[in-house]
Amino acid sequence: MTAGVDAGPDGRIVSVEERKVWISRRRDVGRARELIIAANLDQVACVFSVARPTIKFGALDRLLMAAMSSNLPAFLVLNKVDLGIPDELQERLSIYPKIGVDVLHTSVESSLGLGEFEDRIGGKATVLTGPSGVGKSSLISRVLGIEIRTAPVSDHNEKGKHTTSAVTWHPAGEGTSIIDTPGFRDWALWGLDPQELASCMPDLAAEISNCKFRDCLHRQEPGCGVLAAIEQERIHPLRYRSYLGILESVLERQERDR
Ligand SMILES: Nc1nc2c(ncn2[C@@H]2O[C@H](COP(=O)(O)OP(=O)(O)OP(=O)(O)O)[C@@H](O)[C@H]2O)c(=O)[nH]1
Ligand SMILES: [Mg+2]
Ligand SMILES: [Zn+2]
Repeated sequence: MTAGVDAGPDGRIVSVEERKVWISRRRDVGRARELIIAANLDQVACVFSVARPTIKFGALDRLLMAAMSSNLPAFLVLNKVDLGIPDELQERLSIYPKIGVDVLHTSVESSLGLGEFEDRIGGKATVLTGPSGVGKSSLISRVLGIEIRTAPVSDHNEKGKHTTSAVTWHPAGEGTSIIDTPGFRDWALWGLDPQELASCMPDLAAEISNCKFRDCLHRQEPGCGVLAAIEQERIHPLRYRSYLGILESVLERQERDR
């Protein structure tokens, strides 16, 4: 269900509103198709956890790109901070506020950061998306005081068990709603050409007007503004490495879909 679809008290869909803005990714299985996660929302909360499972920055960067390409504000919710944040994570996380992505530290376990999270979602329609097992449903359940099914992550690989199986819209009064979504294994981008990728990363986007070639992919092209910015330390090498990984996967898919 998407925000804007009102299922009546007996569960029937009584109206379907126009889809104005949405966030989508590529379907995991079958032929190349768009999977719309949620529509008519105001912002995207990218939920990850410090451990069990550990945050994957490639997935976070893809998610942020999908939000940016839909013109949706996004922020990071780093959950399970009660488990402790290792130094190397801390360092990498410090990149995000510098590129305009707020980082909220939360713990459903210790209640840390939940007030701040509530402030962020007040009066808005917010979709929570992230890998399985990071605590999306737990957060919603706690903040709204409702029962939602959650389940422990698996002990042997520390991955979630894909507990939530459908998108659910939880209205919470005064224009606030939270959309819970099934956790993903991988966030594959949909509808972005290789040449468009850098424009969906704010730190790279700020530099691409300096590229000599309009179709620059920012790899080894002469006169590349992105490469110059890395040299001048305006772009973090880890963000650039992430970009290269994403570019590679999009190019590969394009090749396979042909
Ligand atoms: N230590 C710790 N565990 C948490 C926290 N938040 C959630 N959990 C646990 O993490 C497990 C997974 O939580 P869920 O809320 O089911 O995760 P989800 O993101 O909704 O997962 P899917 O529905 O599979 O996408 C549960 O056992 C929760 O109790 C937290 O802040 N700290
Ligand atoms: Mg869930
Ligand atoms: Zn370039």
